[in-house]
Amino acid sequence: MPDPTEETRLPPGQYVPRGRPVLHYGRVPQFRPESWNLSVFGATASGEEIRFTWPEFSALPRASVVADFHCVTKFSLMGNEWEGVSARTLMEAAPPDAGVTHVMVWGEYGYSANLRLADFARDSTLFAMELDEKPLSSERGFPVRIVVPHLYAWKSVKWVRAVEYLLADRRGFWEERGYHNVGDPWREQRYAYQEDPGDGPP
Ligand SMILES: Nc1nc2c(c(=O)[nH]1)N[C@H]1C(S)=C(S)[C@@H](COP(=O)(O)O)O[C@H]1N2
Ligand SMILES: [Mo]
Repeated sequence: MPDPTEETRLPPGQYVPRGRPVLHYGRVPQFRPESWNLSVFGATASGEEIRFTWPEFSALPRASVVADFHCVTKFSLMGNEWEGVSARTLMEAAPPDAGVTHVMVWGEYGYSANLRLADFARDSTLFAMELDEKPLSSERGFPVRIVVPHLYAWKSVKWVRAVEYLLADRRGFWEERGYHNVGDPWREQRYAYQEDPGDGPP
């Protein structure tokens, strides 16, 4: 039975597809737990890079978030139950400098997405390791993807390897290729030409 609330939960222009599409650019990376690490670099409070090994990262306290997920190509995935480490928890373990305004989230192979610090620091922003009570599948970002459910899904970087604290905004992978710098699906911020002054770097 479709959930009757789904329609009111859909941002403008989105639809609920059959099945649960998987979408990304390029290949699915292999996870090597011995060499994997997650780096927090750029404008950290200490000025030093902070690296988490797999045992360290996976031991951080967990949180869960139930949220819908909206791809700019117009499909939405409804009611995903994510579990992982909240962005807030990561910020406590690896604090930013007081001047940080934005964050660049880096995936394998150089994929990236920029976020305003306030979007990164939302309660619902999670470094997810599980979806619907199972470990993420390889193609959904195993072992860790960020989930930023209130923004278009290209910001939800799969196979996360680094977080870069920024003192000024900089465009990520799709933001450099014509997509909106902020990407709020409720305001249908799909493309860069829709940006208002202040939405993106000068
Ligand atoms: N590393 C990486 N993460 C990525 C992408 C990508 O190409 N590479 N594509 C994004 C896009 S456009 C979407 S819609 C979602 C799709 O997530 P899903 O495969 O779990 O549906 O992943 C996002 N995260
Ligand atoms: Mo997407």
